[in-house]
Amino acid sequence: MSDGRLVVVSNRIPTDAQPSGGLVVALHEALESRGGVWIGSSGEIAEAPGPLHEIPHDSYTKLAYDLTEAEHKGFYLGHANSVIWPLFHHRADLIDVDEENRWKYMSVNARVAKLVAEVLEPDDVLWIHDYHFLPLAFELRKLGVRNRIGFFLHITFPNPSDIAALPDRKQLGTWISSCDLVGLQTKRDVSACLEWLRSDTDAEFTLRGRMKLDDRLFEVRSFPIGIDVDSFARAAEAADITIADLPVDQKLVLGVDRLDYSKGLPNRFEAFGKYLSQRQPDAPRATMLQIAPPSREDVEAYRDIRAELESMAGSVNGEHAEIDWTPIRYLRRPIPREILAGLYRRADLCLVTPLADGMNLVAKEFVAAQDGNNPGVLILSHFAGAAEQLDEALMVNPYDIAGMAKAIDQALAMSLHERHARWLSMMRVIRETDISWWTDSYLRALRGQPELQEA
Ligand code: ADQ
Repeated sequence: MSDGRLVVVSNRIPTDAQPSGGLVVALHEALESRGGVWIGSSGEIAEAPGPLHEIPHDSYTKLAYDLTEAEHKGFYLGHANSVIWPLFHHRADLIDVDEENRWKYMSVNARVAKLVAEVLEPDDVLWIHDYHFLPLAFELRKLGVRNRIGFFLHITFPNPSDIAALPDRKQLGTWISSCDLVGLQTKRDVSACLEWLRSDTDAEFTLRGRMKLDDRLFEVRSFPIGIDVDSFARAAEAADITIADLPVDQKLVLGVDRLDYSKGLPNRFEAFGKYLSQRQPDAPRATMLQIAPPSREDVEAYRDIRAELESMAGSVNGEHAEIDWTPIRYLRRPIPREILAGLYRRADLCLVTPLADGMNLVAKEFVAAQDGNNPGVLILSHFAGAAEQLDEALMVNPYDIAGMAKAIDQALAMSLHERHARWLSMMRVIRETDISWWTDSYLRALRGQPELQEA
């Protein structure tokens, strides 16, 4: 077992003392309790590639690098978000392959590897995060780094047919096998990864479930990411729920997402419109509040969704609105966490209906925020990683619009007894696999990997 420092690498390092947002909060807490080093991009653009600079912080060390304009364009907007993200979300139709961007992706990984190697001490354990850094462990091994290296992929692992469209397909196996532990969100992701390794690379199974490729041993396991359940529940209880500003007899249907084509928002709007067309005249009015701040607006595939949603909301409202009722309200602003927690608690129903999603923390936050005496209902897509754990949600296929409309109707009419039983079961799961469980079990598994590789 190695007792060295924990060194974390992720795409962005939070510059504020108390960060918010799923992954960032998780890593912040892991480092707060253990100490260590966090390396990531500052979000600033520099004239030329430079060294790491320290961002003052009390309980652990934050080291940031600045990307140049060309690196930001080629590495982040280009290869990571215009090739890897769409492919890993089964959208080969949206990829924009560009040799120069791909080269920048590799060169930023090589540059960050050098910066990380300078910081590493022999006993340190390195934990790399997400699709921006698929080749980072490989670049570090090229530099002679022998430390324990873990990688966690926050998004879905693609199917072999998606990987076939990846320009880096031949290298992917070598990148993965440069790590000691590859963490994925779900068992489904692990099966997809193992199936691909078996069918498309020379990887072999060895004893104790480990794989061997290019003379390196590594393990692929699922670690479903969790949330800080108690802090979310407390925030929801303390929140001022008058913020929703709806008549008390009106049902609140909530959607909270980054504006992204993987989140299935047009399908959701269409299903809500269908529900409204079919609802009984005496059913209570339901307002859908969709909060979806734009993200990655400089990537072409993201530009059209915003206009598409606005037009869909306009047409549903045009058909169903009354003087004192707007059925779809669409907010593009990010909402502070305390307000979000209160909205979750006020909502009768939360729609989490992605077409593909590594986990989806909104599903877990919604469950944590409920009032146990009168909990709301979660409608969850089969395609969210969270569906593997939250099987007491009302499960839907987001491509089946009629099925989703029916589920909305069922949810809004569900008895308190059934809502309560479903909520209790989901609450038990998110408590058992909360954020501390995630970091502890991942790091225990990483530190427990055998010290020496065979080669
Ligand atoms: P994301 O795709 O960003 O994350 P998600 O898991 O839903 O998706 O996390 C979003 C976080 O941002 C949540 O904590 C949520 O509360 C917050 N958020 C979303 N919309 C917001 C809004 N309008 N205002 C304020 N906050 C908002 C990636 C993967 C996921 C995986 C996570 C973590 O794509 O599948 O669950 O990483 O591993």
